Amino acid sequence: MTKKALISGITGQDGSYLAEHLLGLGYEVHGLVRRVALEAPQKRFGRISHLLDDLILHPASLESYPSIFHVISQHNFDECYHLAAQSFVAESFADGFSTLNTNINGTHYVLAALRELRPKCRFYFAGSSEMFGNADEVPQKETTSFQPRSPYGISKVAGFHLTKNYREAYGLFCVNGILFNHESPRRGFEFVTRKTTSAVAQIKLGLASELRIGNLEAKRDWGHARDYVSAMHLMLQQEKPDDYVIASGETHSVRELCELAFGVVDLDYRDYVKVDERYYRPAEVDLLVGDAAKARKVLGWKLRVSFAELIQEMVLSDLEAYSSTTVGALSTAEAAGLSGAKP
Ligand code: G4F
Repeated sequence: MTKKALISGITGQDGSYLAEHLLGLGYEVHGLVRRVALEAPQKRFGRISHLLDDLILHPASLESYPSIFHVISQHNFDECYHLAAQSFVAESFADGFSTLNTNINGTHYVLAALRELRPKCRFYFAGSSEMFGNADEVPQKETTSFQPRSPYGISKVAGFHLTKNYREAYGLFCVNGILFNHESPRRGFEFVTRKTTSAVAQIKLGLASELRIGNLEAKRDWGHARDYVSAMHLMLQQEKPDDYVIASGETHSVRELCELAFGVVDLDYRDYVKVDERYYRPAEVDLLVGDAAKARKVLGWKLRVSFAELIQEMVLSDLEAYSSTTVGALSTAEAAGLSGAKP
């Protein structure tokens, strides 16, 4: 029988790759989208435009329990991937209230509706390496304690515990994926990888002259989003629900990212990168690096794309976008982000 999956956050980077992956496996794929997105599909569905004929989209809001309850009551879902969230850490400092509301209550609403209507549906929660924050061990693994350093990290720790609690208290098949940073040409322009690769492309083409950036010494563990969504699916195919770290096991600084990205087009980052304190965070997570040994052993998960290959793919993709007429097709908001206007 065809399996039915529901994805919240289907219009985002991870949602779009996961939808492709599940469709490829023969799933019937449903997505929760905001009503406003359905009203402006060309603007909001850029990442899933090539899949629209194969997807079933439902309007719902993470702020409304009845809207989530209604969608879940309509179909007998086998799997639910809860990816939707306010996911930009810097924004969570600017508006911690809405980040906490959306990320914690939204997760609770989905879990509560599943418990009530579809207790057999398997549930995936998008946890984050930001939960480790000021980590007390390196590398971080499933047993490392959480020391979050932002409202975003705090909201994800709460979501993690809600997910675990529904597993332990009500016997639901609930798993937490603790994913380290994962990027791609579909990454939003506000995140440091895409901000950098899009600036590199514009500088190379003479469309911009500098990249204003924050903390060059922060270190992250970056992988390709396509590799990471395959792990989400594997987690829901196991006999028992559990939690898994997904990471590359390598860490690189933002400075190294800049050096590599500018190097793809034979430029020296030191000629173009300007440190701007406005992009510093009130509390930084200095170093993240994950240990995905458990996922490799239990799930058989493998990292396929290296950091250098990832950054090269992103730079080349941005170069192509900026050098072709498709530049005009980028949304105004995204284009604004490209100039580095947003922290
Ligand atoms: O790209 P970032 O904004 O990602 P961050 O904060 O690590 O979070 C991302 O990964 C998490 C783990 O998967 C997710 F949970 C989360 O939702 C998000 O996807 O920043 C990376 C690092 C930070 O240390 C930041 O301070 O880059 C540093 N940075 C330096 N200059 C900058 C900038 N980050 C941004 N966004 N913009 C800058 O100009």
